[in-house]
Amino acid sequence: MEHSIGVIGLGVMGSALARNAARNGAFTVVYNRTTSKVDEFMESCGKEGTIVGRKSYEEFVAELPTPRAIVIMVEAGSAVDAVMTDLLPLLQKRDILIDGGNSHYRDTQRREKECAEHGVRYLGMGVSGGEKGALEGPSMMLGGDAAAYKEIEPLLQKMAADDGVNGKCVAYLGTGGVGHFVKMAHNGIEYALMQIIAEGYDYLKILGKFTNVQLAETFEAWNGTEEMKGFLIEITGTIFRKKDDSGKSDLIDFIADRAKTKGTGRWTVEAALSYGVPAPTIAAGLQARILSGGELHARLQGKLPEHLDTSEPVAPPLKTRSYMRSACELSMILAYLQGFELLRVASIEEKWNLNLSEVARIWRGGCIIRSAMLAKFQEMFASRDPWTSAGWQVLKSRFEGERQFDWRHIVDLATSRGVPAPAITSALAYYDALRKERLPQNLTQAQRDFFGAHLYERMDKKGEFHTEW
Ligand code: NBP
Repeated sequence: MEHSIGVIGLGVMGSALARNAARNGAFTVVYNRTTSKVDEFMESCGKEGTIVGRKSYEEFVAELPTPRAIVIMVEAGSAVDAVMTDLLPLLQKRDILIDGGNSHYRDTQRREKECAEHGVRYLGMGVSGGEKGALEGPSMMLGGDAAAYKEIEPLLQKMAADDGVNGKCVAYLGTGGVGHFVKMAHNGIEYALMQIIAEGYDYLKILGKFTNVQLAETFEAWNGTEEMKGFLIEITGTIFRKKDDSGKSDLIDFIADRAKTKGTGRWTVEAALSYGVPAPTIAAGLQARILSGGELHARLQGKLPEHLDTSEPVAPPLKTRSYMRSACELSMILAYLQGFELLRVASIEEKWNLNLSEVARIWRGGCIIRSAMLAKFQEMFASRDPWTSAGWQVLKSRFEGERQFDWRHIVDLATSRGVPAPAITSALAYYDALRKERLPQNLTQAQRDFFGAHLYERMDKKGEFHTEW
């Protein structure tokens, strides 16, 4: 057969990726720690292509033609190390090991070195799209051994989603952990976009008095526009129409409001802080999830003073929908911008030479943050000077006139009526800080010099100065 691949880990993602590879003509060998899962997988999916299930690493490795290409699809962290400890001694020089989970990029850099000691070539591969994407066409972000990527590229091209512009959502992005770093930033942006949407929902429901049907119609309408179209907007519309098992009630009203996190959002915020990149809207998405499941909220909910009147809708529904559309759209543009800025700065520090336009392109299909906006970011970063590019002119023009007014109006009302909107509000504050000609950090510098003799720069003279305050 033209292609062959081994997949370790038959959880949600590993099973779907293995089926995707098999459906695309690859000889596929699968392994799972709990061996009954191998039987279950072979029973239900074994006929989707040429698939072999094996229950020990020795048998698994022996089935694969060399140089072997093996994808590890297990939980990030110690599980990946555990698999590698067992597997590496069985591999040969030039075999290719691909970690397709959400590993931390520093772990990927370390594992690449460990593999190199065995002559094994290593790739860190971020995969986005969830179970359906992994099966039908994910977005795949790779970093590591360039020659190894070239060898597996033909199969990955077949497996990946279409980008909508005659390409596939898979790319080699550079050396080391860059694939996992890009996936991490993708997830950070995902946190921000999801929080922006959640705040839109909360406002429309509480202050706009929208029903679930009106909410569904709102997100469906937004998804029909050139500016807002995107996967997360689309699924939100679908969610509001879903009934629970009784068939009578809307499922959304019964889902507990405590959100979980798995690590990549926190890593994005940590990376943003360590590379010195402000990412307030991504951080707002993370913090909102943490607060929702935290002890303090559980203790204080319904117990703090309030003087709010939310009994009447703040405006007619179509007006409210239109205001909120602007607030979500502009906040989302800035969430992407924060993610891309993190990638740009990290790429310089880590010497990845990352092509941001290519990142935007492979995010246009298959992945959770795919949206029409990414076409403009792709265009923007393809330009020698992104800030004079046609893509940026289009994005920038969205902040003009009424849309910006609408956005401020939403922040005003959400704040005065007590509906928390930390992501939308942080995006507006970020925008205003970027836009403002003069920031108040002259005062910060004066204070630093006052109490710590930290020196300050002046606008009218070169050099650093200290004052006896
Ligand atoms: P699951 O938790 O569904 O499955 C993990 C699988 O890894 C299980 O079948 C488990 O076997 C197996 N495994 C093996 Br083999 N060795 C293991 C070990 N030493 N310790 C723990 N498990 C071991 O994970 P998943 O949702 O498929 O996610 C896999 C990776 O893909 C993660 O890094 C995740 O963050 C990432 N990811 C997930 C999604 C998503 O939507 N779920 C999307 C994108 C990326 P067992 O049967 O013996 O427990």
